[in-house]
Amino acid sequence: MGEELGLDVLGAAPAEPYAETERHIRERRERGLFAEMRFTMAQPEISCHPERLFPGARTVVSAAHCYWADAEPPGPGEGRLARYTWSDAYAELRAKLDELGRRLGGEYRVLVDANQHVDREGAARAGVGFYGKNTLLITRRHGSWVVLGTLVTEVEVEATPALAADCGSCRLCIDACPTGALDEVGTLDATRCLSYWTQSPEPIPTAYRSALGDQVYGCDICQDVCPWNRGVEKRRAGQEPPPGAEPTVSLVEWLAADDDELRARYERLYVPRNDGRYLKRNALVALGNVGGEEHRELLAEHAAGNDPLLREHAEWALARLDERRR
Ligand code: B12
Ligand code: SF4
Ligand code: SF4
Repeated sequence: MGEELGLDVLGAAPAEPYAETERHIRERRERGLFAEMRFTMAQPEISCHPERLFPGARTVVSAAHCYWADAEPPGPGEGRLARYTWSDAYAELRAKLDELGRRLGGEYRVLVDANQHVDREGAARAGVGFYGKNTLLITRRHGSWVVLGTLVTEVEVEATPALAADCGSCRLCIDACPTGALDEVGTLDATRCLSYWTQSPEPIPTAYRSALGDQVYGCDICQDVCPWNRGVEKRRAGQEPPPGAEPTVSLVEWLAADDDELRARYERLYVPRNDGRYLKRNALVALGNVGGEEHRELLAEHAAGNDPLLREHAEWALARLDERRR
């Protein structure tokens, strides 16, 4: 049924507590490794308990949707969006899981990137993939270039076996992460993760800004280096992203846009406090990293503006332009 619906990987596991994950969340929260995030970490007593989602919940069906497509790298003055954001992959997966739930019948809930369920643990239990050292869930055929979604249903579905694969002695992602966020194997330190900082309402720490390069939202470095991703990249080479997909953005255009309009345009992205200024903050950093002399005036305008957050990031970007010129 999964194939018919266009789901790339599908598996099932009994709806039972994720005891170990709950312990990991509480421990990591205590150690400050989640920074200011709430998401699944705010209420592990719910997000690690699919059996509590509704009375009679029996099976966790987990699905993966591969979003990898080919595209040109960013040109001059352009920023790079993380691949999972090129189009609304979550919405596509949500619709397919909803259809699956209807076909299975009975009561069900669909959760995709929701605060009430830890998607990767459901997927690991259902044999959709295994945990890589970059903490991503890696599928056999599509690597980690997948988003994950969950269907909790009262219908009993036969469990699928765990995926017997692992990273072996590889440690490419650990070495490639420019900020050392993966140094403790299997644990992401969000306070050092660039993806986190592009989604945080705090100023981006100056020590991490140049490492962002042209990445204006999210970070794909620890997936770009992963050997498990080479297969799908080869198979899909030359395959265009879906219509309307946006692999790159004009940084100048982001900076010129109205804050609310910019936020509304990127409904598919999680934007801190629903405030478009945070996207502009990211654009200033990227422009400092990849912009040229022709962008100096625009950066200077922001450095002289009224918004302290944007002012400070623009000042940094101007200094970065100077540094790159030397
Ligand atoms: C919060 C969050 C983030 C945070 C922090 C992630 C974190 N520390 O968990 C930030 C903003 C940094 C983030 C970044 C990204 N995210 Co995110 N995120 C989430 C979210 C909302 C919750 C994650 C969560 O509950 N974490 C709790 C911790 C406990 O989980 P965990 O890290 O998986 O922990 C397990 C491992 O540590 C493992 N483990 C323990 N010991 C060991 C030892 C070894 C050796 C190994 C290998 C594993 C291992 O066991 C733990 C579980 O018990 C989920 C969606 C959801 N509702 O689940 C998406 C989700 C995890 N993110 C996703 C994506 C795509 C990303 C990014 C790739 C986006 C990007 N390109 O920038 C990056 C990847 C960064 C990375 N290296 O993981 C996808 C992952 C898909 C996949 N294939 O795994 C998810 C599932 C969204 C979705 N529905 O598709 N994310
Ligand atoms: S997403 Fe980027 S910063 Fe975060 S762990 Fe991966 S490589 Fe490191
Ligand atoms: S890069 Fe290597 S260590 Fe990292 S997740 Fe991929 S296979 Fe595992």
